Amino acid sequence: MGKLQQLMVGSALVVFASAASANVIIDSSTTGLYNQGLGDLSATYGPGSMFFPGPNVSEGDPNQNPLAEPDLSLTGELGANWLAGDYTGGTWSAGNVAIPSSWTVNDETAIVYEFLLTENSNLQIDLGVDNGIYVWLDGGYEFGAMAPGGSFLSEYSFALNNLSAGTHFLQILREDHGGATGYGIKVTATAVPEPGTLALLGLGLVGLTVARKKA
Ligand SMILES: [Ca+2]
Ligand SMILES: [Ca+2]
Ligand SMILES: [Ca+2]
Repeated sequence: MGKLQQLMVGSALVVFASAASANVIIDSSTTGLYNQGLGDLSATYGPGSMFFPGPNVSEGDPNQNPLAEPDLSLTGELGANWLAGDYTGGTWSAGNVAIPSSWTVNDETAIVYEFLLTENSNLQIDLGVDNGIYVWLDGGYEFGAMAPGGSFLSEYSFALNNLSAGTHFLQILREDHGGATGYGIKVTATAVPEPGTLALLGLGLVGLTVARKKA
C-alpha cells in the first residue's frame, strides 16, 4: 500500500469513528421546564377518555402502545402554546429545575428538555413511566404509550433520526391513574456522518481496494 493510500484509509476511519460516537444528552438528572399544576386531566377529558383514564383504575388499567396524540386544548395550565415554546398563562416553572421521578398520584405533569446538537444527529430514546407518557419533538407528536403500574428505563425505546444541528425541544406529558408514579429517561445522540465524511470514507475504501488489488 502506498503512503498516500495509507493516509487516506487512516484518516477516513478516524473521522468515521468520531462521527459514530454516541453521547448521552438527557438522563434522569437533566433539568428542564416542569409543570406540576395540571391536576388530574381525567376530570377535564373524562369520563371514558382513552388518554386520561379515571383514578384508581375506575375505568380499567389499560395497556396501550401506541397511543395517538391527546387533545390538550382544554388545559390552560399548559400555557398559551407550550408545544411551540409559549408558556404564558400556564403553571410552568420559572426556569429549568430538577425533574422528579415521582409526582402526585392520579395527576399529570409536563416536562420540556431543551438541548443543543452540534452536528446532524440520530437520537435513541429509552424511557419508563408509571403509568402513561406522550412525547413531542419540536412540537411534532412522536410517541405515546400507557401500561399498568411499574417503570423501568428500557420499558419504551424508539429512535428519532436525522435531526439538524441546533437547538431542539423534547416535550413530555406524564400520565397517572392510581397506585404509584415513576419515571426514567435516557436520550443518546449519535452524529450522522456529513456528506463530506461519507465521501472521505468512500475515498478511503477505494484506496483500500486499490491497495488490495495491487498486493
Ligand atoms: Ca390522571
Ligand atoms: Ca410502565
Ligand atoms: Ca400509577
